[in-house]
Amino acid sequence: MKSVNQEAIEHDPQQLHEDLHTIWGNPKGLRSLTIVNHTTLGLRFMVTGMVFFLIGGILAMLVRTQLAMPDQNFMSPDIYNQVTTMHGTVMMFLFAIPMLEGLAIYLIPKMIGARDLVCPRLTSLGYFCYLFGGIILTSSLIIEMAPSSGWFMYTPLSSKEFAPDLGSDFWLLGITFVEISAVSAGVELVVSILRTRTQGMALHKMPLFAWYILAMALMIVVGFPPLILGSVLLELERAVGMPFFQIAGGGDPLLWQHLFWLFGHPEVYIIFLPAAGIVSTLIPVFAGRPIVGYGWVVAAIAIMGFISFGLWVHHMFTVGIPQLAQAFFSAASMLVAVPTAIQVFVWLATLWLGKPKMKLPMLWVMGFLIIFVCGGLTGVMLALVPFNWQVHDTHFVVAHMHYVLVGGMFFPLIAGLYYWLPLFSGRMPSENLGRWGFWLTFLGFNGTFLIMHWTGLLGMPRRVYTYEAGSGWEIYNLLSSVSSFVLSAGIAMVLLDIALHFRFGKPAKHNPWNADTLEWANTMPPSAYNFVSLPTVETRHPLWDDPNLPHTMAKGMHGLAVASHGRREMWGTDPITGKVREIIHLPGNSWWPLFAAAALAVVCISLLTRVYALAGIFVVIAGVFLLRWSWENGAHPNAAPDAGVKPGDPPLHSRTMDGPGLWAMAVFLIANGSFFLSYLFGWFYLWTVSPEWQMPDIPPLSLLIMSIAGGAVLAGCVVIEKLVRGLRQQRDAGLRASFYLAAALGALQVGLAGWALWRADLSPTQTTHDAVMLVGLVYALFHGGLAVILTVLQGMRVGYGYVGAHAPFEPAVVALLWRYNVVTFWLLVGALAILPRMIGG
Ligand code: HEM
Ligand SMILES: [Cu+2]
Repeated sequence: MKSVNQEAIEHDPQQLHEDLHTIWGNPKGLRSLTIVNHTTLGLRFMVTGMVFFLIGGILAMLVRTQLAMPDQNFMSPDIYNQVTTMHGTVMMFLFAIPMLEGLAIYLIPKMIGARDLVCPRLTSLGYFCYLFGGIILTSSLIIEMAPSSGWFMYTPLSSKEFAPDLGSDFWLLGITFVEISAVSAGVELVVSILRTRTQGMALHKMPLFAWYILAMALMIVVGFPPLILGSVLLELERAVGMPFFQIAGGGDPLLWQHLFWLFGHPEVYIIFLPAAGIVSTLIPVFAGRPIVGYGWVVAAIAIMGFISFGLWVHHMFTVGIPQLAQAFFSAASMLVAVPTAIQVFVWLATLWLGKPKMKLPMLWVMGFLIIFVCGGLTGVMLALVPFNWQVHDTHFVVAHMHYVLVGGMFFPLIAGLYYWLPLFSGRMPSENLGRWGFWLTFLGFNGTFLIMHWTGLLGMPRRVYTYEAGSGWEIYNLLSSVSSFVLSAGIAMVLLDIALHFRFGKPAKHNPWNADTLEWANTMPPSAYNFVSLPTVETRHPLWDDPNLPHTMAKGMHGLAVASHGRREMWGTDPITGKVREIIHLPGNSWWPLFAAAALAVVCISLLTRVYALAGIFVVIAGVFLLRWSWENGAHPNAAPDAGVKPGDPPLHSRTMDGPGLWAMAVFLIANGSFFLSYLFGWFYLWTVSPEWQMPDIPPLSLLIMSIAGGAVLAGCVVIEKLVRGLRQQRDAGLRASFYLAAALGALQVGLAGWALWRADLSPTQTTHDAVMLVGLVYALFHGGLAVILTVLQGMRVGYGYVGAHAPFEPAVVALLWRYNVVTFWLLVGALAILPRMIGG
């Protein structure tokens, strides 16, 4: 084998193992809060997700109890609304997404032969934002002030007028907080998959699961920002009265629906794709053969990702959309059946051509196939506009939704948990208890939800807290409720089995299912650094082609089997070919992510309680924490204990111009750009569609001042670009002065834009026009200010010697932000100051 590292063989593998453990191992006690390791954090995500699933499940049982018989008053209408809203919200935002992200965080580095995710501290920040946000959101139930306008918070039902108490605020602020977590995990999963696959793992050799997660992560990055924008706008409306969604000031409640479903439809696929990824991983292993049509599956994933962003309007067929648009979105919705069908056929063909073994995980996969296909069929029915009009907002939709969500997400998830359990714990689940659990869940599920198709067709609306005796729905509802208790018993049995197995399960033998992917080359349970040495991968099925690989990896016979310099390191590789480009040196455990998340939690709570001064103070504190965190990066001595590499080795990433930080910035800017485009969409949507929108006769924003500001940011960007070009050629003369010059130009831009805003004399609580304009300018001011701060810090880092020709990495990252600022600022000038002058009101 050519990748064998001769030098390492002379090392004692046991010694190597201990050295790596010293560097990577997890601290105990209070300091365990500083852990950034993906294995630990992935498990924390999943355990927390399961707790929220139990909360959501209990809420569902309360709903079914209330609906079991007509004219019940087990719950008051108001509590019922809170319970259903929170059931949907908890399941979608606090269970489905974080759970699947947690699984990906746990598995992805192991599958692609890396030692950790590429931004480990970001994983930790994401976890704490999720935890704190989830606690804040669910605590609203305890004080009986939970959101009650349905999990998609339609305005005006969720607006101040009809929801005056704090419920909607809990939702808007809590969800936004939780989404920080989703987006950070999205960013780092994208970068990890693209840049840290082990040597030789070209894109077309990557495990299918990684393709699915890549698609999911990209969709999170693009799909969540519209909802973040919507939540910010609605919270502004509720808190200070900016009328974005009120007809009276010139707003439009339908804007909320567009922003919500721009997120909400992709969300369905964000949940489905990783679940399908689990299925595509398990079926070949249990069929004992490679998947049929790897390329087809990759194509189907990509097509699904794209189409899903063009479907959102199918949730709005009944709100009065032009006929042509209805036809378009109806056709597009049916089109999405094509990539789904491709995957189903690939799975069936793989089973057909292999010799499937019906182990416990496969039972859940079969359950998934049956339920999900049924859900897909009712989905195509719902894509037909006339049918949709009939059953809109009835229990038919509730039934369809659970067939796709529970069938398409929960069943594969349990299949995956059973499959990877031996990896988590080193033990096997109990086949007996597991099979009982499956059958109870499967029968209970169909009993609960199949029947809801009928109640729906009989006209029973969703989200009503009770119904009259004699409506003909009684027997169906009773059956559905009884079945839901069978379902809960099944799920309880499964969770019990999983919990008990950690103690009582039979010890598993290595790679118990005879799988092909690298995560099974770990010890079971895995060590904090995953692999003693990093292999060169030449095929899609490394463990099938070389069953001895785990052994040689553990003996340190492959790459990076060194620990003498005390760094946490792994490979950075080419995104397409998987050739090694640099050694990535990862940051270690830290308190900063926890501190930053805690400060943000205080911001969230003070906004909820309307103590805005406190919120302001803690925004600043959180900012300081984040900057302090970023200070010990790159070439800072605490970050790079030993900057040298052996001759012939690839360079450390902080010594290149293309490290993972640059990629993370780029992906983060995609998310940011999606936020900005949603904002522009809102501006043009309201301008063209909103019935009472008014363009002021004299455009309030001075074109002259805005253009000079735009010139300043452009000039600052040019300075930065020149300096980066110099660094590329190893020149760093006058570097510090250039940074300060750019920062001064940035400050000029911020000052001028601020002045233009002040002169415009807007009344954002009177007209929607002024409110939208204000939001756009605040966005520009914030980003301008951020660029100034980061650029000043760069100048200081030059002084300390952390940045220069020897360490040129960070300026390239900052340069990206400058470019982004130039583009978005000019788009803003165009939309807010130029177009209104050209077209008028
Ligand atoms: C585990 C057993 C579950 C049961 C018995 C159950 C039951 C229900 C019921 C009865 C409703 C209708 C409430 C109404 O319209 O008045 C509902 C709504 C909903 N459920 Fe579930 N559910 C379960 C699991 C899930 C899961 C796993 C998810 C998501 C991953 C989910 C997501 C939703 C959503 C989004 C709604 C929409 C609520 C609305 O209409 O606004 N549910 N569920
Ligand atoms: Cu949809």
